[in-house]
Amino acid sequence: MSRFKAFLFDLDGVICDTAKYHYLAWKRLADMLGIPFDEKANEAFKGVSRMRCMELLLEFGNRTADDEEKVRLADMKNEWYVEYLHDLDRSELLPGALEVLEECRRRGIKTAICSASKNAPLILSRLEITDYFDAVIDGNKVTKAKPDPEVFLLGAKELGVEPAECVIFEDSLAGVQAGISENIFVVGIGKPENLPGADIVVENLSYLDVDSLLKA
Ligand code: B16
Ligand code: MG
Repeated sequence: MSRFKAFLFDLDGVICDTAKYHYLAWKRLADMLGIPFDEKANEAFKGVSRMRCMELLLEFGNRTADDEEKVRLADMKNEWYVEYLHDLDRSELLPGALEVLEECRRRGIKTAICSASKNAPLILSRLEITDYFDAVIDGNKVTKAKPDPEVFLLGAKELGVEPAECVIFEDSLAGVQAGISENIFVVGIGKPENLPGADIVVENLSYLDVDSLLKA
């Protein structure tokens, strides 16, 4: 019997690549504001909450705005982002994601989405994978952003398991750090040099060996 009973998945960068749509929407806003912004700058936005991204964008342009203006601009970006999500379909699942979710169902491993995105339910529905998850913890349910472990602890709680019985799948350093702070086993998705502290790192979920993971 494995010590792991549940898998907690980040969404963007682990299950699907919505980062490119975030980028298009932030780029549109940056162009409107006359702030230089490119795909490299967009890296800093991954796994980070919408309002924090808004603040970062203003910092990139050495600009300031009051809270009301920040919310207005972030809302505008979100409307564009949601428009782009209309084209999202199963072809944009990242390699191995569907196979791992199916394996979880076959083996009786519980599953949760633990994402900073307030759009997570919409994205799951567009990808037609809502039914693969026993719980969805998203940006609407948490008050503290990663590296705070709140989103993962809530995931474990909703699934009725202990954090020590979970595995986190995460592509952002902040998410990896959140797992480490609670001694939760972390599978990093991406490059090892970007995810120090993860227990193992794979390029994407197609490289995951669930059998060995369950014996870890
Ligand atoms: P929203 P994750 C994160 O998703 C994205 O990586 C990040 O770029 C985005 O700003 C954040 O969600 C909030 O998204 O504006 O849709 O609420 O990686 O935590 O699944
Ligand atoms: Mg992510």
